[in-house]
Amino acid sequence: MRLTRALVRRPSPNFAEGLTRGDYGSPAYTLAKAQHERYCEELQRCGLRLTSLSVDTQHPDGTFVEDAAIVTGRGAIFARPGAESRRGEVESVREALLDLVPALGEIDAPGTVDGGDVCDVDDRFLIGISARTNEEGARQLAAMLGNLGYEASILDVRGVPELLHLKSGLSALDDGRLVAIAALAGRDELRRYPIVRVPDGESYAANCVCVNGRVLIARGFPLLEAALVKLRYEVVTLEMSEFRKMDGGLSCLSLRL
Ligand code: CIR
Repeated sequence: MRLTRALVRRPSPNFAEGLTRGDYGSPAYTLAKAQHERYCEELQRCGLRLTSLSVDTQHPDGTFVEDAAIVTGRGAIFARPGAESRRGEVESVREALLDLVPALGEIDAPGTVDGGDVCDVDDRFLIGISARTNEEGARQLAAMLGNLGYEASILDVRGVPELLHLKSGLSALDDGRLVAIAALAGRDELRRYPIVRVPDGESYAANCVCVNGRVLIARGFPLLEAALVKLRYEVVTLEMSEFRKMDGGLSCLSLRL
């Protein structure tokens, strides 16, 4: 399916006050802003029209808009982020999405779902149970997607400590292939999918974004880049250092529709 739009939000000046488990140091705001700008330009180059939400100083993690909603071909389901400090991000994302697509539902307490745990592989949805998405949230989302006629399966990734979200270690390309780290590539739930394995030492690059035939990956991961080029994908690399410091990757910075 050809994507036409994306929702983004520039990092806030207090971006460094967001959540992180990493030890890459504190992000520099000016550099984060510049990296975000490059990211937005690249989405536009892929043919997407951007809706840019207002900077949200109340929510230092608000630039990671992907976590606030799950967008399907039929409309949006609003998430209930696992981190309490992030729940207030959903409202502004909801408002913006309602101008663009129908609302299909929302996750209710005690369920929690972060959009980063939901991977859409050609309209089949993989839902991760993680430190952020709980079993109840995953169950609610799978049921909603099922009612809409989508296939949804649940993968518990809590045993893979390096993953914040399912999509920290897994991405879908737009031909039904997955990019996955070794700890996920052998999972039964993924057996039906052809997989590009992320080489050891490059797991951060597993979170990539495929938009209208181009694959955006983080810069500095030459082995994955070469593997994708060899498979004839058009690869674009983007510097993501400041977002990595806050546990974020390429997919988290936009909701694509
Ligand atoms: C957080 O810990 O919630 C943010 N600092 C990073 C969220 C990244 N989102 C994503 O991977 N989908």
